[in-house]
Amino acid sequence: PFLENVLQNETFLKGECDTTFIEDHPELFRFRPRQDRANKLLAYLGDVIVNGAPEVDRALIPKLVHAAPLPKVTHEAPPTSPAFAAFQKQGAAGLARWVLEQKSVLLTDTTFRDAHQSLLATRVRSYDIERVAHATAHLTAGFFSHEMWGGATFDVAYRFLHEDPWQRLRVLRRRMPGTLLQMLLRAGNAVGYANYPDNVVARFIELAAGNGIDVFRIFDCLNQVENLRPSIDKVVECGKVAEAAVCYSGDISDGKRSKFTLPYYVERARQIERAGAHILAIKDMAGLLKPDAARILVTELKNAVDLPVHLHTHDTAGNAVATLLEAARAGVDIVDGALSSMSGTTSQPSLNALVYALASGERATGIDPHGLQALADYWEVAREAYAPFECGLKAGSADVYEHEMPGGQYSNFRTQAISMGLGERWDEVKRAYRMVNDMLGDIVKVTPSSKAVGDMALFMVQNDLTPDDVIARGAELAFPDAFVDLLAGRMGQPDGGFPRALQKAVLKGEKPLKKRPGALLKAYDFEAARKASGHRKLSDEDLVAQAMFPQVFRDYARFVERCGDVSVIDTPIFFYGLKPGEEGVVTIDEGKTLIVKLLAIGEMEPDGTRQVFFELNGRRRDVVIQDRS
Ligand code: BTN
Ligand code: 3PY
Ligand code: ZN
Repeated sequence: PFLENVLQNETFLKGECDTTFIEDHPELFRFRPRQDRANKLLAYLGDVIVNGAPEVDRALIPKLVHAAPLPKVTHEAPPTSPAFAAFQKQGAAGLARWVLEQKSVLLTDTTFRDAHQSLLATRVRSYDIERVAHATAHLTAGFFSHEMWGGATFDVAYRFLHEDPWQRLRVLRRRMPGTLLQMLLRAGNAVGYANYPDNVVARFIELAAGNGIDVFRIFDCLNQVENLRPSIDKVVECGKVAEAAVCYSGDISDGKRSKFTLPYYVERARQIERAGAHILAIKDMAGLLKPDAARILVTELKNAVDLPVHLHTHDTAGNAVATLLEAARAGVDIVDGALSSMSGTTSQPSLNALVYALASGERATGIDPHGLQALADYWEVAREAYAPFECGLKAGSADVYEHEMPGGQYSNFRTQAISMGLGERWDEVKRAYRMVNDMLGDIVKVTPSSKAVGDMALFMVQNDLTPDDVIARGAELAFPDAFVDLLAGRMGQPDGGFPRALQKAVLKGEKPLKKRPGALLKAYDFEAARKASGHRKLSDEDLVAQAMFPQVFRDYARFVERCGDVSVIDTPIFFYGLKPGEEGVVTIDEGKTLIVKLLAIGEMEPDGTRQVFFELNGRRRDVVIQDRS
């Protein structure tokens, strides 16, 4: 009795339809009665049990995962942090003044965003973050902010976790009502990997602000302040805090690096101040800022601008706590760190270590280290469930000063290399990464320019290409898309432009853009998209997600139709399912709990399916699952 509906229709799913589609195909908008949530849950669990979760290497599944211990705090609402109070009372400019008046070093905790992006391929689920949000708000009430959204977390939530990133934002907003919530915004690339029309970025900012983001850290992947401006203006218009970043590349203490010098950073900082930002961030995405350089850079930037300076770094080499201490001595206002069990290597330096190190001096943070330890203890155990996604380093590695790869890229770039069969040649890949940088005339490498460099590095190693080969054989080589986009100017212009010969070889006659890419793109028609979505009642948040990630969003919507909201499943069961005889508890709604027990997995049928036998709240329920092995 159930016909195909629109969510199974190829034309619709490929996006090859316009607004007349609804009128032409009313039959596609008749839906079967919604399956109840328990059935959807079993459909998901059955699939994970039979086929495994996608992207999970079975050999890396942990044997035993413990329950992460929640820190004991009062059930009462968490206190309002002084930073949040200043923002509420005096707005963004007032908050900036308040920051400048503080003697102590203020802290931003990146555990909910960059730390797991850089250690666990961005896979930490809302379940584990939301569980500890209330305790976090209590135990970090003296912090400046929590970076908890944006960067890669947005598309990874839809793509791999099958959850709605907006829901994560709203829950954290509710559970951390007196805390500044901070996100990472890639300016014209929003939270994506390509330039979007200005109206998409503007709409995204409005919705992020409306759903609870207070502080927007905005960066451009080639450090062009012109590209930051539309985002800064929009954030200011929304009454939120515009923290604009200059990305740190190269080494100001190396006289041989002529591009990213101290005067270069001072000039960018002044431009950022003139562009109307409230806070200046130094975004050291690869962890290249050495301690001595940090002292010099922070001193000079504090002299050059009247904005608070917020330092972000990564601990890839192992020097990052020293970098923060030198920055503190030089007068940095705010620094980023992660809870100790989620810190180090490609992640941020340890907040716990920093708090102790500063405790006896003039710039003591005033934060209770025991509270931070309790939070770190939670994450130490919660992290066990993500073992298959641990793809970073076992210890610090100083060769980051050579290859210059961002921490947030390292964690999945290595996996990418392995999946291309280049695992054994990882050393060469790292060297190629730097070589591509040098071929480009030394550029800022951060999403998405870092992806262009990384993809090209893999391409060169795979095809055994030298820089000369690339120029000489350009016409016959099919370069990676991201690399072509970069040289075509679709990620913007680097200072001094791209080396001509390389650009010519890669573009094969295509004319590069010379202007800010976002300004050249046609405005996205949200109303048409809303109409085209028909019955689905897409929210404004859904529409902007769909505008940025059409295929990812459609796959997600289709998944939700089939399996419902899987963010309520605890992490070990979500990734690994259940073993025969094992029981799990899933709270699907407040007060509505399902006890699911896996009884057995049936033999493979001739049609390639298996029956999976469950007990649900004590009653037998079986599902049929296609075995895709
Ligand atoms: C259902 O309601 O059972 C599934 C229909 C699909 C709804 C899509 S999923 C993504 C988007 N977000 C929503 O809240 N609704 C749509
Ligand atoms: C991101 O853009 O996701 C980053 O973390 C860049 O450093
Ligand atoms: Zn970072």
